[in-house]
Amino acid sequence: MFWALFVAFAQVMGEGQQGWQPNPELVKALSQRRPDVIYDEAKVPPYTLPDPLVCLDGTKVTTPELWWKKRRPEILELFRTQMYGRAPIGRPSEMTFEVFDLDRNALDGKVTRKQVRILFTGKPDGPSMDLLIYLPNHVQRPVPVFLLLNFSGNHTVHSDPAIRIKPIWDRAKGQQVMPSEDTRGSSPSIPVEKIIARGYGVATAYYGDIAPDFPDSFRHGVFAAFDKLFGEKRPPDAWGAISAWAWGLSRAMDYFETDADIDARRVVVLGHSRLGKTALWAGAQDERFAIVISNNSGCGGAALSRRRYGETVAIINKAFPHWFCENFKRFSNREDEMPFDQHMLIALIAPRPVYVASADEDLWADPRGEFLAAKAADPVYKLLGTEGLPVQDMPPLNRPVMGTIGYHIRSGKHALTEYDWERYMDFADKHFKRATGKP
Ligand code: GTR
Repeated sequence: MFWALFVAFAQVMGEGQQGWQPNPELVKALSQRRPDVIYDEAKVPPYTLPDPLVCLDGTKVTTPELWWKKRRPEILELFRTQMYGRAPIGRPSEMTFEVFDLDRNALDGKVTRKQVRILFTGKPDGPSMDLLIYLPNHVQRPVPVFLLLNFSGNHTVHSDPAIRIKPIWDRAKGQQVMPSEDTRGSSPSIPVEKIIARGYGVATAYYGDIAPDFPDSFRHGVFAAFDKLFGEKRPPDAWGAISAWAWGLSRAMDYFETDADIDARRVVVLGHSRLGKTALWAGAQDERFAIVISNNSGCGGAALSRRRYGETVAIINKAFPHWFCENFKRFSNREDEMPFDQHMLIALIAPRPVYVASADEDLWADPRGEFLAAKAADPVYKLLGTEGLPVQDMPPLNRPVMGTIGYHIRSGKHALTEYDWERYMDFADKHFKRATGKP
């Protein structure tokens, strides 16, 4: 009897609807605040996802060879031309690195700190990105490293007085300003000491060093330096800001390959929110990243666009017209016409481990849509001989699942928290087969 009821309940709930459920009070409050936005699961329209294992010409992908030779390049090209835009490929020949700080006894002697200026065009007056690197002294070199961009400048991630302060963008004014000393350590979303204690290095750079985050972005940063068409109309598949930031992450990887203290084969790229979208796109394109982590990346990141739950393609294209290429605007309110969806972005990372994380109160980012995208990437992970995602349904709160695809939904808001970091280090321990693990 109980069983029959359970089966009936499961059928009513529908595929993928079990496990975690959003707080009904929150759903109600958010729906009242934004009646134009779907927060109620019952209002999600029916949709069919494109099959990651069926090519545009109908060919079924039944072997890894077909995936690598035909379907993967095709999907990559779709995201390049229709969504994020096409960035210059590979390491710029004129790029140089300038290690302007090296302290092997930083943070009470436990850490090696390096600061490296990456001169994208080799010219000191051209665009440059400062990479701040902390490496543990107590583990054997070369060390695995977590790489992430930050929102407010390297000096905000830690109070270390040696971090060089560089101008940051004032988004309202569209100009660069010199931050004040008292903003050191003001945005502590990287638990440096905890990461070091677990035997990992961490490297970060300010995303605005690559390109500013406002609609007029294309006149500045790497766009101004690399776009041959600067001043003319940009092509509809020209790189958007997310593509530029992802490109910057690959340039950090170019540097890692030259640094004997860093294990460039064990670099985890991660990002939060818009920088989570960025991390996914960087990891999808650049196979040198060993593990890719999306923290609350939502629409345009890990969440399925077709669900239209929380932030939608139309909303994001309007609010952030510079994030994606012009072609992507055609899909505002026309999600069903997209020849791809975000599960295929995750699939591009296969067979490398990928972790998608959501937050219980972050319904704007559509936690269920993030889980379902990870799940819909699973057939590709399986085809390539990995474990994929070990569960069918969303796990309950704070119960991470870790196969080749990892997923958790934690309590709390849209943020990159210590809980998230701990899970990402657990995941890296598992995949890098490290026993050093927890202190
Ligand atoms: C929001 C945006 C999201 C997310 C977030 C963030 O305003 O709607 O897509 O990226 O910003 O980056 O913090």
